[in-house]
Formats: sequence, structure tokens, C-alpha cells
Amino acid sequence: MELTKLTFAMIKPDAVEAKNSGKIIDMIEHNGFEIVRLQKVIIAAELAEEFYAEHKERPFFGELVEFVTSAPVIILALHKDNAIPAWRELIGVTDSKKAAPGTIRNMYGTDLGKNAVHGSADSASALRELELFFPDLFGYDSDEDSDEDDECSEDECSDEDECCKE
Ligand code: RTP
Ligand code: MG
Repeated sequence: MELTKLTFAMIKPDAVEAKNSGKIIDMIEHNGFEIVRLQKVIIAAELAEEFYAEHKERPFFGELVEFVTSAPVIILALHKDNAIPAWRELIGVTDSKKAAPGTIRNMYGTDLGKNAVHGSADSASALRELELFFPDLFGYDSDEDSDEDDECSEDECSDEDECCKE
């Protein structure tokens, strides 16, 4: 796994509530993304404010934080070549009503606010967002093809602390 090939994604409360998360995960897998992390969580207000800090001064900030904390979301770390633009392309533009046919927002979003999914805008945002939600990712070796020769597999290690120290 290469950290530079990761993006952060979220299935927002509207899509989770509408029971569309399974269909969205199916689209993720059939479009060549590897799901590296996946978790269903309710985001605390403080975390949502930090996540959306770039929009702090915008008039919709309060509404946005309220929406994203209103019910469970599914957060994901997705791996693919060019994962960041590839995921943005698959989700479509922000306003669900303007999103191209076949995109996730076109299929499962409602409007500008309730738009089913989130995707990191660029590599700096992806790094920031992944660190915020999946800090454990950054404790791992980012070298390619390290899965096979990784000495630290559960099968081989009876004492994880001894075996897995970096
Ligand atoms: P996201 O961050 O969720 O992937 O969406 P985005 O990049 O396409 O859009 P962004 O400009 O980052 O806006 C973040 C989220 O804020 C809500 N929004 N509401 N009422 C409004 O005018 C308005 N504008 C944006 C949307 O939920 C958007 O996804
Ligand atoms: Mg954004």
C-alpha cells in the first residue's frame, strides 16, 4: 500500500439513513478501489468542525456540521492509482442535481447539502483527513509490496509487542 494512493471518503448521514451504503460500497469495489479502512461512526461536533474547518466562515457551516453529526456515517480510506481524482470523478460534482448520470451523487444524493458522499479535494486534504480519522494508517511502512515479506503477520507472531515494533 502506498499512502500517496489513498483518499478519504465518507458515506454521509443521508445515504446511510436511506440504506444506500451497501450500493455505494459496491460501486467503490467495482470501480477498482481497495477498501483499506471502513468504519461506521457518529462524528462528534468538535471533530466535524475540524474536518470542515476550511468552510468555517461560510454561511452554511453550522448546517453542515449539524448534518454530518446528525446520524451515523461510514468513513473509508480508499486505495487506487490516482485515488483522489478518481474518487472525485466517481462521486460527481457537489450539487447532486448537477452531478453527471452514473455518479454516486447523481444516483444517491438529493441536493447541494445532502449529497450522499464526501471525497478529499487534493493530496493535502486527503492527508489531513486520513490523519484525522485513521491515524493508525501512518504508523505503517508505506513501502510497496511489503505485504508478502512483512515479518509482522499475526500467524508468525505470538507476541505482537515483541514482533511488531518498528
Ligand atoms: P465534500 O467536501 O463533502 O466532498 O464536498 P465538495 O468538496 O464537493 O464540496 P465543498 O465545497 O467542500 O463543500 C463541503 C460540503 O458542504 C456542503 N455545502 N453546502 N448550502 C451550501 O451552499 C453548501 N455548499 C456546500 C455540501 O454537503 C458539501 O459537500
Ligand atoms: Mg470538499
